[in-house]
Amino acid sequence: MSTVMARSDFARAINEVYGIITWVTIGIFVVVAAVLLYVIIRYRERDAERRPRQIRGHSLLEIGWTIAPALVLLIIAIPTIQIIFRTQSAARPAGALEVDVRGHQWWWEFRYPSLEIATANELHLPVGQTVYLKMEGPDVIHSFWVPRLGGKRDVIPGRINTLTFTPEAPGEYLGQCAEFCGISHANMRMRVIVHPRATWAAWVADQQAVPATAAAVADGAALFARSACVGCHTILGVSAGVIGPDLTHFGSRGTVAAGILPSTLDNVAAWVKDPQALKPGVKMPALGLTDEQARAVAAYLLSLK
Ligand code: HEC
Ligand SMILES: [Cu+2]
Repeated sequence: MSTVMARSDFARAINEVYGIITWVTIGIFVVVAAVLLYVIIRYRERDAERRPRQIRGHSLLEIGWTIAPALVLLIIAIPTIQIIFRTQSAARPAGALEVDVRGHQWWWEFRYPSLEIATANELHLPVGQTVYLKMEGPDVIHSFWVPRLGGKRDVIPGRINTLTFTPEAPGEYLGQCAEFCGISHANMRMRVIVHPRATWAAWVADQQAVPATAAAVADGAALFARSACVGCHTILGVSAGVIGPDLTHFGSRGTVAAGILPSTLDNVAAWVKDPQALKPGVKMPALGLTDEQARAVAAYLLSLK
């Protein structure tokens, strides 16, 4: 979650402004500290009778210390305004990969209209390709923030905000909702996984396929299909709920519940049994499954790669 280890054009642009402000302020610090030191030593009290010459009203000095800060502000304003215009364009660049982002209390939904993929809490992107995020929040205001890839962008009900950047290095980048959005705001995390070109196509193909149900997890599959889960979750070929995250490829995700826990069998079973205990206020009810049923459903969900 570092803002100074930039891995996209957008994040580097922000760093440029940081850099300019840092060097300008270091320069000011050095000058002020040097003058201060000089005055402290040169005019220290040696003789109570001998006072330095007292000056009242010095127009040249006053004009000087009005113009100098104005110049400093100008030096900061010019690159800042340039970079605001460079990073805030709402137009979709040609050839950009479009992803629809929805911020929900308290999870992230990602849809790729051109690829017909839906996922949650893990945004997968190919390295070197410009991405165009179209963001909207169905409930309250959230803010999309992946510090190493770009600046914050508010996700607002009834309004589409956009964010454009080009990831520059493969890897996993952490993100977090950055606008207080209710009791589990701190539990609304996300990961951006930037793929090398070679693995991107394979990821897309995996996500587009409808996963088969293995015989070993048939009990869990049956339980899922006859429980209220189907009203809120989509699993392609099984259910079409849209209140919670799409679970078609849940087993391919590394975390559960918006990045708060690694998706191990124990964690997923605990989540399915009593989500409230792991995430206060969560919009998923406990459905009264037994431990054994919860483990069966968890094994089924984790098999959906
Ligand atoms: C009333 C709607 C609702 C019902 C019913 C429901 N869920 Fe959920 N589920 C949600 C919501 C909303 C979330 C997102 C919670 C969050 O992360 O804040 C969620 C999250 C999940 C997740 C984590 C997904 C991820 O990628 O992090 C799993 C797994 C899950 N539900 C499984 C189930 C199972 C299994 C059932 C049935 C036993 C079920 N859900 C019933 C609404 C529901
Ligand atoms: Cu939020």
